[in-house]
Formats: sequence, structure tokens, C-alpha cells
Amino acid sequence: MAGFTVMAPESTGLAFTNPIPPSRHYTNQILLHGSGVTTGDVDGDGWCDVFLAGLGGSSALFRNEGNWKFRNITAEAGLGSCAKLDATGTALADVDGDGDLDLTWVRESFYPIVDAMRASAAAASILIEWGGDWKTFVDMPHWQLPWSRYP
Ligand SMILES: [Ca+2]
Ligand SMILES: [Ca+2]
Repeated sequence: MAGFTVMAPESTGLAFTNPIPPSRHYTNQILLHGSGVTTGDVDGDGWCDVFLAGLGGSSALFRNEGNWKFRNITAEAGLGSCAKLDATGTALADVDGDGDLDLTWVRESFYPIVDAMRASAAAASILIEWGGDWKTFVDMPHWQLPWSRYP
């Protein structure tokens, strides 16, 4: 049978919830959009691992141990204190160009990420420019290659 098969968290170990108390979403409906997920092989063992972003300290990194089994390694990976932050988006990418994946996430205030991206790009001699000021919905904040690099 083609398609997806539901796998119980008790079977996979991939148990995660992102609770949003009414006191928070009554004042910020955007929180109801969810917080995001990113995947990548963070430990280089060939298995794709999973980071789930969450609010109020619920973010978690799960190591794929093969055979559809995952283990929560948030604290073991040194993310214990960082995972207590609110995360409203996440990505795994080699932002510093050293060959391994780096974990980034967006908090309600994304400016620390902006500063980190700017510093990483400068350290790796990657030309990027700020592509938005979030003053309009169309031009959301983002990084981009300089316009002069496009044909
Ligand atoms: Ca892995
Ligand atoms: Ca890296």
C-alpha cells in the first residue's frame, strides 16, 4: 500500500508537543501557526536527525538511531539551556562553511539570528546583504546574495 503510515511516538521515541497556553495566543495569534521542524544529519552517522522548534522550552533535538527509532538528545547535545527559549522557526545549514550543519532558530525577536548570520557570512567571506526591513509584508526580513550577483 502506497502512502504514509502513522507511527506512534511510543514506537519511534519521537514524542513532541508544542503547547501554547491561551494566555499567549490570545495576544499573539501568529503563535498558532506552529514553530517548525528541520532535519539533517547533525552527528554525521548517515541518519537524518530531527529538530523540532517549540515555545516555552519545548524545543527538542532527536537523534535518529536507525530502524525508525529516535532518542531525545537535547541536553546531551548542549542545547538544554537554549531549548528553553521560544522558537518560532528553525533551519539546519552549514552557515559557517566548516562542513557540518549548524542549527539556527528564530525567536520572537529574530535580531540575534540576524547578527549571527551577518557574522557567520563575514567569517566565511560570503557576500550577502540584508534583504528586508519587515516594514511591509511583501519584503519580509531575509538575507540574499547581492543583487549584482544575479544575471
Ligand atoms: Ca544522524
Ligand atoms: Ca557548520
